[in-house]
Amino acid sequence: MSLQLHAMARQPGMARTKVDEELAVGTILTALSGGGVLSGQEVRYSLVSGTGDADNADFSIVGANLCAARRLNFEAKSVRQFRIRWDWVDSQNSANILSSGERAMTLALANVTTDDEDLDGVPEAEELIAGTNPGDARSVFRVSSLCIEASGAATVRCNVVAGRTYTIQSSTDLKNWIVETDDTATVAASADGTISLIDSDATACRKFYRIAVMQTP
Ligand SMILES: [Ca+2]
Ligand SMILES: [Ca+2]
Ligand SMILES: [Ca+2]
Repeated sequence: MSLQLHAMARQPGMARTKVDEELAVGTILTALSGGGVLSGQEVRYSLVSGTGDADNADFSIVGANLCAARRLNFEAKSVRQFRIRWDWVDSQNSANILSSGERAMTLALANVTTDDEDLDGVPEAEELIAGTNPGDARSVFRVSSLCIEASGAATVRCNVVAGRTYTIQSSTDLKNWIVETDDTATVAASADGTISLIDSDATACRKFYRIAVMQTP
């Protein structure tokens, strides 16, 4: 018995202390370990109120696994706090609690860039390339207007951020794209705002345009 009590003196831990954000409800985030419980012994875990329980509602416990009770958003809060109680149960008599204790724990979230936090239709990863703010729906890389001038030139206006380079590309079939190198086809934006990219030769009967942004090396 003295050996068993010594084993349970170690506080429980987690197999992982950092997990991706935005995992589906019910996903196993990490396994809880009993801290050296002898084979054949049972430990029951539960979430309890007390110091360090601020984010208990984010989690559920299934067996010895800590699971997501809701989608956990890194951008809202990157470190979650919860409080665990463990009960070491007599394997011969489950009503007999041999030892128990509580511990406040933390789980860190890792950012993923496939989410669209500001719901502007552009995933975080693409916003990082464009230099726009993934937390602000007003900040988004998008063509704002396209017009054909009397001269036959096509002017494409888009929102830009400082330090990026933009290229106007055209296609007649939406499959094969060429970079327009005439006029102001490639512009390094000097400040956030709007730029106009001009194709001086828009004489084809049908021509499509798109704007590419070059990621800063
Ligand atoms: Ca998120
Ligand atoms: Ca994210
Ligand atoms: Ca945005």
